[in-house]
Amino acid sequence: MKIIFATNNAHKLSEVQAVLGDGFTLVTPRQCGITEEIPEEQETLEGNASQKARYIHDRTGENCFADDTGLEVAALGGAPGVHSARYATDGHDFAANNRLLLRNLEGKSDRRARFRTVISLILNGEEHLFEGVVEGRIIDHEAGHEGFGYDPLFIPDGCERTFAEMSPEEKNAVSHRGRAVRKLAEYLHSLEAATEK
Ligand code: ITT
Repeated sequence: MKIIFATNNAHKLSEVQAVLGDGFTLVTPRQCGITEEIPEEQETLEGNASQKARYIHDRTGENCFADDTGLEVAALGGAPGVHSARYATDGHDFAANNRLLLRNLEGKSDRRARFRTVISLILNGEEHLFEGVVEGRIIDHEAGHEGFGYDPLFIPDGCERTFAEMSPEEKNAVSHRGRAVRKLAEYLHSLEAATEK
């Protein structure tokens, strides 16, 4: 199955392709001739996932999906949340975001946090939402070089290493995005199975 993944984030693309496997060919907005930044101006992850997927669907008329993800830190009242990409600066500056997060958590003993991903799928013009959550904690220094974003600071519950110290397969097995994408895949497979009957 061929489907557009409305993202400009190459890390996400490879994580999602690994979970979906060879049965799915992911097409990027760029491959459809859409080179501008995809707008995400809403105040919720659901709203942004929806906005990104609809933006691409409106321009291509094709089936597509988008993922919006936020890191929700308990001691910061759920911040950076939907503002995770632009926490420290206007751009996607991962290093600056991580520095600001560590600064804002200085002296705080409650380090609980979770990643939450919402996927909006537009299939034959109809929207379907899927969510994936992983609970964990923020450590006080960066560890590891894999992954992206806040991965060097986040240890999922039940693990001893940050996402940035895990292989892509290990991260996908427990991550927010892995969970949400497996739900998406199950849904798409169930439709395929129904049409083959
Ligand atoms: P697209 O909108 O093009 O898909 P993006 O990087 O803007 O890419 P999001 O808005 O979903 O993606 O993500 C917001 C930020 O959250 C992102 O820039 C990272 O800093 C962080 N983030 C998202 N997923 C992450 C992950 O799996 N591990 C660590 N940080 C992540």
